[in-house]
Amino acid sequence: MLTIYSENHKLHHGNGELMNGSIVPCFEMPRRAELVLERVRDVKLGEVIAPRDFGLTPLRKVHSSAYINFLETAWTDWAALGRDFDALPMTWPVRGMNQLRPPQQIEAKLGFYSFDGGAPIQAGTWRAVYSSAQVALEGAAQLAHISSAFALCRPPGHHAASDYMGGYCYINNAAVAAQALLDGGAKRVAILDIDYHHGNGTQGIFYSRADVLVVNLHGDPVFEYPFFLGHGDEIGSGAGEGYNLNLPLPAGTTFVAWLAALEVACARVSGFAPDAVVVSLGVDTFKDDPISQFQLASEDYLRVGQRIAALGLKTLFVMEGGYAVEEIGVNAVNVLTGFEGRSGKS
Ligand code: Q9C
Ligand code: ZN
Repeated sequence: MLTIYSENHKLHHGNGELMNGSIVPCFEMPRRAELVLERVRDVKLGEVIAPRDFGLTPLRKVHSSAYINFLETAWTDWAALGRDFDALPMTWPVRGMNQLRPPQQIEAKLGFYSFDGGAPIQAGTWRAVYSSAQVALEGAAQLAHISSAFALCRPPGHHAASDYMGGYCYINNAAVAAQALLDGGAKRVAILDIDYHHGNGTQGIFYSRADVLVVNLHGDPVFEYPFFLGHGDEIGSGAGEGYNLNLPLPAGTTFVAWLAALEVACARVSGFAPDAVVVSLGVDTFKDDPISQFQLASEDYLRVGQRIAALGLKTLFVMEGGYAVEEIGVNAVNVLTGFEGRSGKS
């Protein structure tokens, strides 16, 4: 399988995130992508290429221009105030506050264009997230010639919606890729999100559309982040009604139970008869993930890949979460070798 990778992800290396009342080192770190790449090379998965530059236009199709402008300029605005530590939001315009007046001050912008304090912005963040989206776009472009590809994106994207960041995500790489596939001639694209967390951003972007089916398997938002989206009764709206499927699962979900949910997800994807499937590939479903509560083991990811291959569709894998850093390479690449019908290793 072809892998697309850009070194530019290293320009983003957040210092800390707020968790359980204290600032802790960021779980989302450059080493994650480095170890996945190392594993891709170790198992000889296939060629690794750098992405071409597809520009900003494809990003603007799923994100508002105001939001993209904010991401591009946030660090400069922040640094102009003499601040040299990571920019993080601290004030959010919630119920009853003014969400229509465009914010002027950087702190107001940070709150306006985010839903949590989990997406720090540094000097290199924009270049890193721009490149991550280009990695996804190269993967989408490659599907014109080949049947599957792996976009080794970092930072991840599925928590980012049309005009907000959060959960380590800035640009929604999977959504950008799905839209690019449609613009390249696909009539229908499915997004299968198997990250542990609900892909609230992806759901939001395509919620009222019937040309992109979004299916999510995730920790039930009654107990798990992102809490405010991802329930089973969110089925899409307007023309998109019936084109969003959430399969929330309880804490402690075993692989057997998870695989049964994947079966339901895959049946829905097949019923949609898409021209391609974009897999939001998070491996934070792993039993030893430090922020998650599912019980998948390394060898289980081989079977995940096998089931996705059985869809018989053009497939773009887009890297999302996974924070058991030492195991992330084996776990993510096991999905890909399982997909290819190769026996990986646990
Ligand atoms: N107590 C992705 O996997 N913080 N993002 C959770 C845990 C946010 C995860 C705090 C987790 C975001 C792409
Ligand atoms: Zn996740």
